[in-house]
Amino acid sequence: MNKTVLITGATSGIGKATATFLASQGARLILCGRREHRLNDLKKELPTEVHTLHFDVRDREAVFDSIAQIPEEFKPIDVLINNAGNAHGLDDVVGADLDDWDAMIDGNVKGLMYVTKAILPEMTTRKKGQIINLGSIAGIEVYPKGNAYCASKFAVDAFTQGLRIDLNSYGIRVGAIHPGLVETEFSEVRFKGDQEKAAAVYSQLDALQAEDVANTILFMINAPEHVTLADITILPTAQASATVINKNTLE
Ligand code: NDP
Ligand code: 8X3
Repeated sequence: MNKTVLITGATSGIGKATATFLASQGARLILCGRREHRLNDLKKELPTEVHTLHFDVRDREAVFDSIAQIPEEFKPIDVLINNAGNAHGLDDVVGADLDDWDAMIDGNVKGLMYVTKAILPEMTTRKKGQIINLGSIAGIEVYPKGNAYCASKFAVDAFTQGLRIDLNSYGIRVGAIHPGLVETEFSEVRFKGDQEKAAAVYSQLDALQAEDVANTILFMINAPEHVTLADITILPTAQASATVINKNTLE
């Protein structure tokens, strides 16, 4: 694949799996995340040209500074995968922690918007490019105690639709992928390191793996230039909706 792809949240889960698949197809990669050691380890492992950027997507200045420093040989960026994000806590509105709300709104929404804005000028000048945002089933349906996380993913959906409209005359492809339960570090982060609680989310069902989502992202990228996969919802077969999950599929 003769493309340069920037992936946020490449240190783990879906972002890391997508980087691995794209590297095997020969794409040049710009990999982003806060955990620099993980980025360095991944760079050593991947059989392709990799540039790493470590910044927190919530830090507006860091986002713009880091992206401004991308070396010429990694330009132009053909594809932006806005994947960085997490849930923080699973509490009802009454009991929710405001710091968790800030982390989700600032990271999942504003962070994604900052990265997009920083990358866009190059794509609009070239009238070419593709942006893929990580939404969620939580951005399609609200579930109990999902409040702020769901709000952040509904916002990602609205922003994706707005981008597609505003970039229509530039020929830039804009799409989103909305996964259901994917077994990554996501629940460990949501439950603040409680591995037992995290494991319970994926127990007794054949959950999606990061590679399943990565595979579909590759499909979105490899679609012909005149084809935009605008929205793809991907669920484990055991999941029918945000809340209807068959926990007996492995019995
Ligand atoms: P992981 O926790 O495994 O990965 C999250 C990634 O996001 C990490 O690489 C992390 O890197 C990065 N990240 C998080 N916050 C920030 C931040 N403030 N600044 C920079 N990077 C950040 O989870 P997933 O792979 O599952 O999640 C990836 C995306 O998929 C998220 O947007 C999530 O909401 C979405 N999603 C996940 C689902 C699931 O069930 N797992 C289902 C639907 C959507 P680092 O910590 O190094 O900065
Ligand atoms: C992650 C999927 O259902 O845990 O976005 O919110 S869910």
